[in-house]
Formats: sequence, C-alpha cells, structure tokens
Amino acid sequence: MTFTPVSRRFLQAALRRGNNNKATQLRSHHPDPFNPKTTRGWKAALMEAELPRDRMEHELREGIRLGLPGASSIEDPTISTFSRGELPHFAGINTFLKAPYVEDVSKVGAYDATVVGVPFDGGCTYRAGTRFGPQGIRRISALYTPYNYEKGIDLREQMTLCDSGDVFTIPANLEKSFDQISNAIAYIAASGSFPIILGGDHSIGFPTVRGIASVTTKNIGIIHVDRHADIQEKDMDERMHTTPYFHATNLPNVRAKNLVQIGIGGWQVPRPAVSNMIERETNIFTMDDIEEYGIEKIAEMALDLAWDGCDAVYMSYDIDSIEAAFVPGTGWPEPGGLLPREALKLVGEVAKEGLCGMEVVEVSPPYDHADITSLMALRIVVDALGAMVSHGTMGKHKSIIDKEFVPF
Ligand SMILES: [Mn+2]
Repeated sequence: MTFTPVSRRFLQAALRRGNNNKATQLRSHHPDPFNPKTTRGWKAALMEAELPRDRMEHELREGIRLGLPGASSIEDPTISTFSRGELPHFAGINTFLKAPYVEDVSKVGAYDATVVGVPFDGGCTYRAGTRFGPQGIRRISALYTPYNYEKGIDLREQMTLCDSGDVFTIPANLEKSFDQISNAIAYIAASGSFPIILGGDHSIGFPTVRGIASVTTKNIGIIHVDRHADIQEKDMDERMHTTPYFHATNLPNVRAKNLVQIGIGGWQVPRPAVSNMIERETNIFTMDDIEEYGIEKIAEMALDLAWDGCDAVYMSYDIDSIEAAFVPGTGWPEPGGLLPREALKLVGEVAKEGLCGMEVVEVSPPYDHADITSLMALRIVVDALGAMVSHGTMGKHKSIIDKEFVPF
C-alpha cells in the first residue's frame, strides 16, 4: 500500500483540530468530516425496514400447507419438505422469478403484469437459437430475489406478477407466428395486465406492438434500443428480424415520428433500412450521441419524442444493444454498444414514466456462456418493473385500453 504525501497545510489543520492520530491524518481522501451514515448505501439499508413482508410470509405459510412441514430435524419452521416458494433458489419449476404459472389465460387480468414467452427464431438471418430465449431467461431468473437493495423495493410485496407460459409459435412460418403472437399480446393487454414479452428474435417486435395497438384507439410511441435499425420492408423476401419497425410504423396509431431508436450503429445496419429511417423521419441516437449527451439526457430526449402526441409508450429492448463482450448469446453481436450500467440506467429512466408493454429480444442461449446474456435480459425486465413500481406508474397503461380483444 502506498500513501500520498500529506501536505503541510493538512497536517497543520489536523493538529489544530487536536487530531494526533497519524493513521487518521494520512487518510486524506475522505470527505471531511465524513459521516458513514450519509452514504446511499446506508440509506438504502434503512429503506428495507419500510417494506411490507406480508406476501413473503403468506408465501412461506402456503409453502408449508402445500409442501408439508419439514422433517423433524429441521429447526426453521418455514422450511417445507417439498420446495414450494423462493427457496432454495436452485430448486423448483422454472417460471419467471418463480411467479405463479397461470395456465388458464382467462385469469391473467388478476395480475398487474404477465410474463409471456415467444420462443421463435424463424426471423433470424444469421445465428438462430432465440427459440430458447424464454427458457434461458426463466432459468436464470431463479437466481433473483424480488427485492432490490439500493432501490428499496420488493416486487413481491408491491406488485403482482404471473407467468402465462409461451405463445404457440409455428417454426418456419413467420406470418402464422405473427398472428399467434398478436393474438396472445392483444389478449393480455385487453385484460389490463402489463405484458412482458421474452423473445424470440426481433421479428416479433411487429406483432407484439400490433397486438397492443389493436386494443386501443390511442397513439403509442416506441423506444427501441438496438445496434440495428430493423426498419427495412423485407429481408430475403420475408419480414425477418431486420424489419419490425417498418411494419409497426405502418399501423395507424403507431407513428414513425414517435419511434425512438437508441444505440444504432456499427457494421451491421443494412443500407435499405437507412433510406426508410430518413423517409419516415424516425429519431436516431447512435453510441456517439450517447457519449456526447450522456445517458440521462438521451433518456429525457427519447421520452419527449416517444410521448409526443401519444398516450402510451412501448419499450423494445434488443439485448445486442449492449457491448458484445457482455452478451455473447445473441444472433448478431456488435462490439461498441452500451455498457451494462448504461443500459440499466437507460431502462430505469425510460420505464419510470410508465410503459404499456415491454419486450426483451434476441437472447440466444445456445451461443451464451454461463447464462450471462440471459441474466442481462432478466435484469432489463426487473429493472423496468422496479422503476415503474418505485415511481407509481405500474398500471398507468390501463387507461388506454378502450377496445375489445378481437382475435387475429
Ligand atoms: Mn439488433
């Protein structure tokens, strides 16, 4: 360990204060006087005590009722014989965050938010494997508790969440899968539950928005985080994962002027997409824009543009917007993207105003290592939920639902 030289002025000041402890004098980097009770870390600890515990206690009681009391040698009375709740984290059937599996979809409206998997990679134009995205994200979600330390929130106590399982997609048929996806998302949205979509490749970005747009007369803005523009009309003669925002912005209540594309750049943007961006005047922020303005300012500008003349905003998060080193399990990795902390900051800022739905796409577990890409996708989802919960905007989207569910 090396100590920086102590200035004469500092030593004199310390001596004036009657401080004769040499070790203390040397730690000149501390704010003076430093009070450890003023850190955000300490304040976060105090917030925990304010959170309710009712639902956790209910879950533990149910665990004993459903899973039998533990063996007589077990001292902790909350441990059941069959694992039925959060613990052990490595046990249990993998739903998202161990939320209840709602097999009867007519019941999803009873929950603030509904997770739905879209296991589809028929739109992938390079590496496939995103049909396993929902599985990968659910699997690693077993790692998480519903509580976030520094935000002082507990999703289990402050909102209700269910997992509705997956959409029945049709491999190798984009258009039939799109109709299935729009059907599912329109149904969840019409129920009033907040749809959380686990992709799937980005071709699903059109039918997901189409589903939500079909149950409202209001305008919807889109915040699209990606390295790729995804706005050409067709790719290899089909509506592949390079095309969703061409088709989404053809919907009458989804206007291109409210499409905000963040993180676009690198060597993978097809030129036909660029002319569509110009023609439709979408809003484009590259990594250099983020570098210049900072992530908070970008989020602020994105919200202004996406909400302009709209009653709701949808977030489409492509995991490949993050620096390729952090997300190897994706179809078109591109170096130079967002750092994880920037991505999480952006998501928190965007989501706090409230969303009408969200998706995380392009997670391809067969190319992943140690589940790190799936973990990042999980984190995007829970941070968005956390931001909505802590800003009281969970449920805000319900006011836009003014049309009945009509099957596609
Ligand atoms: Mn992409």
